[in-house]
Amino acid sequence: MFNISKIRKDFPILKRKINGKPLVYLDNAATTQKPQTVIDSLVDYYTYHNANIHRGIHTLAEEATAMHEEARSKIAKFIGAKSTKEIVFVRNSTEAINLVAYSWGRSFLKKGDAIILSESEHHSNIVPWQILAKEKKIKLYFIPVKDDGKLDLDYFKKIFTPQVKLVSLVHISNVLGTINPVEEIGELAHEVGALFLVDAAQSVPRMPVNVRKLDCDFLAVSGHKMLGPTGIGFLYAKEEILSSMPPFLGGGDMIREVYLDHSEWNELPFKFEAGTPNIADAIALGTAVDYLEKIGMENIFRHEKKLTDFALRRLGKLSYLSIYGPKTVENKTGVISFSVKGIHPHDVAQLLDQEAVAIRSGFHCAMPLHQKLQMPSTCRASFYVYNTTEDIDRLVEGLDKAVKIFQ
Ligand code: C6P
Repeated sequence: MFNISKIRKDFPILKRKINGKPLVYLDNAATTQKPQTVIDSLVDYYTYHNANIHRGIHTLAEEATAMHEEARSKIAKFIGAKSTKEIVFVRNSTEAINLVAYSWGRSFLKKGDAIILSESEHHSNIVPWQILAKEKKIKLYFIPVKDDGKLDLDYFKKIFTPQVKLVSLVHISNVLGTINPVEEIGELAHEVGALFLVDAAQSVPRMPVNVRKLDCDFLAVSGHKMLGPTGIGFLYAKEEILSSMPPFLGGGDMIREVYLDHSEWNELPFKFEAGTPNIADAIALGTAVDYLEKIGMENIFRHEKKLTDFALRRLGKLSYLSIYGPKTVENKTGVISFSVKGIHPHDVAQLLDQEAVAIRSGFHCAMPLHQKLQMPSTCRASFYVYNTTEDIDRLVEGLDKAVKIFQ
């Protein structure tokens, strides 16, 4: 049952007032707010269970280890991974992609190989590959984004050569909200023997994602965009691929044995988790997964689609406003970028803040996409499970007010 007023009560921050007005939080693509259960989970861990994991044999150490590994199991189940060996805790999606670039990329790619990305990638799925491309002399191709925000798959098929060893693609664009056809693209990648990485930073929080159905080789996720704390995320990778990869960072916990002249690596996934991990936040991410599962990802997807559809219709009627990317929810959800005629996006965001409406303005860490679509910096409203149509009404009222002030 999707009961929005009950859900809203779970998020204490939504009771806050900004400038004397109730907060409308529409910056969810940047980070989501946290339910009380996630906040309580952090307090509970530090109050009753705090200890280092995988090391001590005292009660607290065993409790902390069990709680940490239980969180990993919840995440594995949530995305349909075969085993917990396939879930590596990292800080965020950025670190997950860098792990693949540094470990897999440096070991398996050679001069003349190629990687396919798209023009709609977040910087975190461009820059690590640029660094690797320069070092290894490999080629990067970019699937073009069409004016309607969709990928040009005909062009994609043309750039597909046997040299392509990896296709790394965003699932849902953090600027346009476009849902890319990742299953179809993954199949094409596998046909030529390339691996397939999905940047799921915006999709795993918003829709049901099953890695076995997707058949991706790697999946990068940030916990803070799915009700979890900042500083924790995960990389999913198929077990056989992770097994073949060398460690990313060296140090404690990722080793089985250490000698002065060599070391032997720990089993998966610990081989990729050097040093004391972010224990409390991993456990709280497990609690966030419990919360999402209780509501149901299908319900969350449906709710956001409805909100996005409502917002597209409401914003579409404003003569002073241009919307970028898909204008319907057919292949889009959760995120709408727009500009207001004659007002800089930062001014729009500031005027909306006076009305207690939080949006993001700027390039949203996707400068190449802005350049391609000849978009100046933009305003972005992004929705989540606790948003309502009243929030969108408040956005529209705020925009009307901002336009009046500037006139
Ligand atoms: N996008 C936004 O406001 P990190 O920062 O590592 O948690 O997530 C990186 C990232 C990767 N891919 C996509 C599609 C993303 O949207 C993000 C983060 C935020 O759009 C912060 S820039």
